[in-house]
Amino acid sequence: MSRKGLYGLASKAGEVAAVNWYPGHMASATKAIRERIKVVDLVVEVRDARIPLSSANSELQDLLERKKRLIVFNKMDLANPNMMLKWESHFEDHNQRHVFVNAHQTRSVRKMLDVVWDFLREKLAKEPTLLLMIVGIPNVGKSALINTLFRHAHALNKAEQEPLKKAKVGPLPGVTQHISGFKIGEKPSVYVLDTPGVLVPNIDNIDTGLKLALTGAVKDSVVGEDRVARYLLSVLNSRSAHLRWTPELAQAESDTSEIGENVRKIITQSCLKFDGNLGNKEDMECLVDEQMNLFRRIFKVPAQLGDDGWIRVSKQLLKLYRTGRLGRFTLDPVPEVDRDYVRFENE
Ligand SMILES: Nc1nc2c(ncn2[C@@H]2O[C@H](COP(=O)(O)OP(=O)(O)OP(=O)(O)O)[C@@H](O)[C@H]2O)c(=O)[nH]1
Ligand SMILES: [Mg+2]
Repeated sequence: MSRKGLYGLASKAGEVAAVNWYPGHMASATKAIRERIKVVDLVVEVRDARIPLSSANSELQDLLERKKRLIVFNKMDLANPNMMLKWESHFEDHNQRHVFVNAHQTRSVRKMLDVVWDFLREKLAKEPTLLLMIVGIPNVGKSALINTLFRHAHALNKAEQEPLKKAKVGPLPGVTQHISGFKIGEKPSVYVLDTPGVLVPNIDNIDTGLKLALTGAVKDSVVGEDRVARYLLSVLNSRSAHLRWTPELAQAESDTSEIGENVRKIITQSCLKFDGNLGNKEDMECLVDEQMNLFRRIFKVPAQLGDDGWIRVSKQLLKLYRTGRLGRFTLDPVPEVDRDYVRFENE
């Protein structure tokens, strides 16, 4: 297998490119968000719980900081619980109102609503109408969150409700392309705006670009499935992810019917056997090459697919990570702590 480099996004050795993914609708959406936000009572900024800092849109932060803002870390079901606790205290220390949620769970979204009502308590008593706006990078679950909010409101106010409507939700980034409103409360009337996910035009930090690709905010094809999958493996290897998986995987000989378990077994056994230095880029690339070859076998990729087979292997690996079948793994380290701390906290 050809070495493509784990850390850079460039095709030529030594040349490292920024991630450029800024489809036409994002520029107009960013403009529309800047305009509409002026009349909003509360901004709910949705980020990914696995990358609490990397999933912030840096260009919008100045604007968001000037508004009443609640940061919602979504997809908490995929983030490491210990790391979430550390992130909670980090944001508490910074006096930033925040809440971790799973947008698919009504109970979790209700918890978020309690924080919202508390934040807006004074306004709720005075204003007949309130407007909330949900913003964030693509694919963090803004529309899924709105659907759960709306369904919950619908169940509470059956008699007065408008017909049940739904925001479109999908696994790829860029699903919502226009701002649209949903009524989620009566007396006072509360409306919430769903907005298209927006990124900065150029993501110069390669690590941030790879994390955004791995968690699904940037289309895989922009960075390349193979590169994102190899980045995933390098992160799992360097942070000794296998130490938190079941010890039986180290000895397991036969494959099981659960593909995620077989992948974890390969990672565990290859890491335990590995006698190189994981801090060394070349050594890490050798380990990842070896693992990719083993995955190709267990994913039963036909030899005639040639190099396209690596894309198939990569897609499978990315799917396993994104559905939590490789464990709950947080990618962003909490600031001002060393790398060992992050590694062990993910265990
Ligand atoms: N595991 C998990 N998946 C979620 C959660 N919330 C949303 N998703 C999934 O994430 C994907 C993206 O959800 P959307 O609601 O379309 O995301 P969005 O932020 O509206 O995306 P854009 O419209 O592209 O900006 C979908 O496949 C959802 O089912 C969550 O809390 N946990
Ligand atoms: Mg959406």
